Amino acid sequence: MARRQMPERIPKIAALIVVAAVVSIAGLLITSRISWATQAEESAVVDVGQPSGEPAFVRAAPSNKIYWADAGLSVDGQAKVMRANLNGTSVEAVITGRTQLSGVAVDPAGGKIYWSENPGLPNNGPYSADLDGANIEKLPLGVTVSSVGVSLDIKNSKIYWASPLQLKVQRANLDGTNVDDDYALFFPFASGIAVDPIGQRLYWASNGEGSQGLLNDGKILRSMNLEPPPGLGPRLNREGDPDGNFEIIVQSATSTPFTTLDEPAGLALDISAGKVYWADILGHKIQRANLDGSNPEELITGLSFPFGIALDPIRGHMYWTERLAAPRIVRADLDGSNQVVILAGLNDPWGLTLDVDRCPALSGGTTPLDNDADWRCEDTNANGRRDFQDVVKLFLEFSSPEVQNDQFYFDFNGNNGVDFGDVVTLFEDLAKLVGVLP
Ligand SMILES: [Ca+2]
Ligand SMILES: [Ca+2]
Ligand SMILES: [Ca+2]
Ligand SMILES: [Ca+2]
Repeated sequence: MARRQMPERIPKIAALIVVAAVVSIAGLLITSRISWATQAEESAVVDVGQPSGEPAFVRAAPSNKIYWADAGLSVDGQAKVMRANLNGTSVEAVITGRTQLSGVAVDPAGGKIYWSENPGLPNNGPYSADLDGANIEKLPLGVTVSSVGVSLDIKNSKIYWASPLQLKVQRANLDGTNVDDDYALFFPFASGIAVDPIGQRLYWASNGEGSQGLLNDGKILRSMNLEPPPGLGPRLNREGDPDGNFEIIVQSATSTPFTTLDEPAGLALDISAGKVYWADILGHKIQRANLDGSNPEELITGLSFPFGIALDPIRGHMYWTERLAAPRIVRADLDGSNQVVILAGLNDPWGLTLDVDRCPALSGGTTPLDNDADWRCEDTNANGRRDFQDVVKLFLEFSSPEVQNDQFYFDFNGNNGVDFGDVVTLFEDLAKLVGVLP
């Protein structure tokens, strides 16, 4: 787990200012609650988590499950989305009867699974279904796609996927509307793709510029922003990238630090620790680097054919799939130590994802919830919705060791520390959400 440095002690004069500010905020809280209740004209229960026109982000505690895409290229030939507990028990097929599944992503708050299917065929995904496998549908995109990796930006209701036949990254709203057909044009066949909603960048792994199977030509790339700059069109794969819309952050280098990338496939982010991880299927290894590509590390080498990778930063774990020779799912600590085979004897596991706890526990034992899946833990009282009690709880706990040791998760104003300013930001964000503040 990422440990941040302790802040300086708050001087007494500052504490007095804090108390004064809290009193005025409490007044605002009371005023706004009365205002909201009056508008609601309903019972005394004020559901501030679901203002009209805003995403509710109401969610229960995470299921703590692994989901993976079983490509179905062997055994019964039926591609499936599978899930199991984090220790490998309670294996079940969620989606069955598909064709060559590759990537999978889960939106627990929205109650949906998304997956990509048969990357060698056009117009074959992405698909969505309910968490119990019902209501399978192809996203109604209206443009030509193939699909391999999928990644969700739940906070902004977006799905991103790589289209290997079209040689590009595309995105749409989670319901398939508002398609960006040419979001990025890039090196082919990126199976690993991940959104950083805090840093506002898209990361992807490319297995190279030529045909698949070439060694030493893999690349890890990221966009300079999530929203394409106005007037510049898509992010183009051109020499020198004159638009400056994306950058190659890691590629093979013979100088220090020496590293090789052959066919990086799965890719995952630990934005709390500022790291990008990837699995190189033909390099037979797991690597990571800082988000800007600096300090590349080989964490695990000599694996058979690692493909998908997913991270559980709260427990300090990574999970990956291995294909072909010994199809299985393995877990290790984030530094690559303590490898444990979670599931062996699988069919053909490609991508995987986790629905896990996304917040550290507070001093009283409450584990907050990250309702909108951006790794900031705004539902501090863990009742499944955003309310003013979350603000009060953060005020009471922001200087505790539990919060100060994991500041990233509570740094709502993004200034790389947690103090009273984050209480104010959490209050203001909620007040805006419920319409009390403009
Ligand atoms: Ca390659
Ligand atoms: Ca959040
Ligand atoms: Ca709450
Ligand atoms: Ca802060």
